[in-house]
Amino acid sequence: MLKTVSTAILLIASCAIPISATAQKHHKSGKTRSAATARSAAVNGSMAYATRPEALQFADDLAERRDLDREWVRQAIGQARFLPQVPRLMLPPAKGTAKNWRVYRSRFIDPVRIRAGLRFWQDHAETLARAEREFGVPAETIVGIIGVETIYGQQMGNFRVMDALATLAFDFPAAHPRAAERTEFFQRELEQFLSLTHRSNVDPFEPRGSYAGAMGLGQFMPSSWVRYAIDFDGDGRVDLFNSPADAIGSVANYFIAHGWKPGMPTHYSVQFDPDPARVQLDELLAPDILPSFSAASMQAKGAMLDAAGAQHTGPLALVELQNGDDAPSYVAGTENFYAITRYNWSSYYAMAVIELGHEVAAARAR
Ligand SMILES: [Ca+2]
Repeated sequence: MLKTVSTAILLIASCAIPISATAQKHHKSGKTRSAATARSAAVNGSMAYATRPEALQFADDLAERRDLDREWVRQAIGQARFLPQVPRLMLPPAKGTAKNWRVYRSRFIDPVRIRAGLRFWQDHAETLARAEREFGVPAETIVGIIGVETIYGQQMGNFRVMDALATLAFDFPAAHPRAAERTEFFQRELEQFLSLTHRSNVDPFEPRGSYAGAMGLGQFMPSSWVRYAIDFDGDGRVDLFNSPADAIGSVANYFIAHGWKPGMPTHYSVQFDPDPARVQLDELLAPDILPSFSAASMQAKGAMLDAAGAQHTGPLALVELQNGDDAPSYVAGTENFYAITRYNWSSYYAMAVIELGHEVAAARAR
């Protein structure tokens, strides 16, 4: 069973429950401030963002844009701490590091995770079936996501989300090839997080998550929480930390919002034409994971599909999974394969989700 996290928080979805005037006022009262002062003392020399004029300027602008209490936002950002270990986790692996699907797969698909998945499915079979009925997203896929993300709630991350987001918003590593874009991304996430916690009357220093600020069983970023999280157990609030039902419904809702097509397989197997002169591999790989080829055009370029794949009517992508020094693996990904990559932009990730879900379903059938 899922353990209740000690710093239980209940972030309320944007429109689930109107926040009363008293709740809003609470933030402006002395209570938050005295807790903040205590925290400030605990910081004890490690860099807090109050020393950074651009962080405080960001706080002022954010408060203005979102119509939040300026002092509250300044206090939150000012007391967020720089996490020195976080920026380097954002850097892409060193050039020359060969990707290896078999190694990646073995990190996520093992007997321990499969057993935990089986338990999760047994405990929440009705909810998973309801999500499948209402959204058309298979239980297997939802089980795959929550398993890969957090081993069914066992590893939801232990970074203070506030510190992680502030670090990435103000100190994203300049060496990253897309540093400017990523900085903007994390500044928007920080803004959403503060807006969400302020509205829900939650201390922004309470929620814990990944080094990137992802939270709960399905590791939702703040903007995804605001846009796609739902109350699926009907208690009137959205809690992706302690309510597996809310997490299950929210993952399904996320998929539907990102183009999941009920009933469509995620991928088909591929064999290359035995005559290498007939295989236009560069052309097939050019669109990367974006489904761009009809089944017929894919086969005309030398990627031969299995019987079901040859009948597929939507666009397909040739997905390449490298295996270190060995030959890569290939599959033909559908729009549903692509939808899984909207959760985490990696074909390796999507394949691990699919295969973990499949393994848990197989264990369940035994
Ligand atoms: Ca709920």
